[in-house]
Amino acid sequence: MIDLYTWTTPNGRKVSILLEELGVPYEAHAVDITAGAQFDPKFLEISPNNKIPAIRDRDTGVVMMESGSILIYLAEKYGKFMPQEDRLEILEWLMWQMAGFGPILGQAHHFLKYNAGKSPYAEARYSEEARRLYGVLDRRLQGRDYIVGEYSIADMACWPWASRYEWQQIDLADYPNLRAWYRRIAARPAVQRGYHVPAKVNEIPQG
Ligand SMILES: N[C@@H](CCC(=O)N[C@@H](CS)C(=O)NCC(=O)O)C(=O)O
Repeated sequence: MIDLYTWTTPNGRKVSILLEELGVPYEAHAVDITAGAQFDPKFLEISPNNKIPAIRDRDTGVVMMESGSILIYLAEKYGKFMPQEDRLEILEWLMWQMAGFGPILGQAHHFLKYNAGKSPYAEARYSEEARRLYGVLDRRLQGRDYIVGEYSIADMACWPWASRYEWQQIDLADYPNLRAWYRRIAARPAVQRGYHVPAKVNEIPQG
């Protein structure tokens, strides 16, 4: 049994989507980051960086923060979504998401959606970089159904960030390979379940 500490954000959804895909038992605990629950001293014991997601594995005693490492841990534990022959490339694209696609799009949300008009420099910077990153992923997906080989944790890491394309002022029509990939993944029943953990706050954008 896995305890998942999460909220309705891309980093949280990565893990709930993987758990749904794995079909393993888990219990989701809502950590309302809009109300400051991430600073609760009890939560800090499992997530010292004050951020969701985090897990506790009741079988092994493992406690872990950071969505990328959680995806790797669970994929290795259950032997799924990171086949040995594709391991290095999957890690490469997972790190690309963790270091670029996620953080840059997170800043785009701040400046393009929540604080529009406050910093034209930041708006231009993050919107340009967001477009560049969407272009990188679109080129990668040319002639491929998934980022590396079969559907893997690299896709599960990137997809929830792409699902906020409207917040990032991205038109998926400009990235046809990426849009086909986005819709392919959005159609998966496990993704549809995992997206609405720990609560349903909106429909999945259809791309
Ligand atoms: N690198 C971390 C980032 C986690 C992260 O930024 N989580 C956000 C939600 S998506 C959060 O908890 N924010 C609360 C805060 O910044 O106070 C990961 O991938 O797990």
